[in-house]
Amino acid sequence: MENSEKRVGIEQILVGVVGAGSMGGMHARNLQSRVAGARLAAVADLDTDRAGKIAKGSGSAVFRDAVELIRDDGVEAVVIASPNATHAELTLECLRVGKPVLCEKPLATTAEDALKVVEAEVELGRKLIQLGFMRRFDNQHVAVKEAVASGAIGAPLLFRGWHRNPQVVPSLVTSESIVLDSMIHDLDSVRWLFGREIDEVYTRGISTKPALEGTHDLQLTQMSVGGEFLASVEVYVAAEYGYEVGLEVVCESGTAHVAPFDEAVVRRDAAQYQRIDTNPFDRFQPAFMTEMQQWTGALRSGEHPEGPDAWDGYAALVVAESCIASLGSGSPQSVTVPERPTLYRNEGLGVVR
Ligand code: ISE
Repeated sequence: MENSEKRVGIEQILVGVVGAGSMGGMHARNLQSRVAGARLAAVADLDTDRAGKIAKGSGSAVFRDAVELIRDDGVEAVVIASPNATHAELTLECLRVGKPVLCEKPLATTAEDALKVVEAEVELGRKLIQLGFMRRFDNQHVAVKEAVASGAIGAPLLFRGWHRNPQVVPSLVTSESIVLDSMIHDLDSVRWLFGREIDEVYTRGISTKPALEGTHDLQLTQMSVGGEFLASVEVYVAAEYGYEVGLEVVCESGTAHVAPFDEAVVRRDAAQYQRIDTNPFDRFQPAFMTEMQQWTGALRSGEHPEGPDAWDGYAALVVAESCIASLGSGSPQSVTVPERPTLYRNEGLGVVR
């Protein structure tokens, strides 16, 4: 964090966004107009027209080459929202030049590559990486975690999660990519909520549509967590009706769950109607904003951001790979997340009890 440390108390932190697709565009728009104390300084994309459209009006620089953006003196912190296969290498580049980075999930496409990022950060000796597990910034997720942590409903026993996308482009997904792209959020939620590592997974899947033949677009993972809790998460990426993410935690004497939708309920013709989100941007826009506001706010004041870190990115990938192995073998798979290096202790996971 050399650059931002030098500029503690600064009015605005200059952020460069790598990737001008839907995620990068969303982060860039938030930085441009909604996040206080941060400015969109640059956008990089192989498609420079696309990057230019996002940068337009804010005087931000446009790059074709992400590495050039990362090395540019006018960029103090980097958001990586380019394709998954680029995440590990670009994050390593941020470490090389000592710039803080908010990297979208997954940290890498394999746990092995994610471990290399973790090892490079440990070698550097300071945390510069935050992972884009934005659900940790969603008010309802936070409220459920707090209700559980308060102890008022007894000790936690079971996590039940559901995650539905209306549809996917069949040619762009595989059973494995659904785990790495979608279920990885739910795996992180389980780790975060219980403050424990997942130690066993059993993932089953089915194909629900002719167009998705051979792809398990509906997947269910059952887990054992820290040897004492149970969890199940359902991911259904062709659910048609809308976008929905929910969780319920069953505790010894009560439960806590997110409320389904926060729109008004309209009754008409002997029925009631409520609008349902259709994509993650609608559902999680406030969480994306809080994530960006807290990350840039911490960098401005020279503090360590408290969001999910590279270890969380790595551990989630270890679990995800075990889910993929279980899908393939049809049997439960034990998961071994190695001991966390000192750099990542006392941060990241808030232990529930
Ligand atoms: C997508 O990549 C996301 O990160 C969304 O949050 C998730 O709901 C979706 O399933 C993923 O494909």
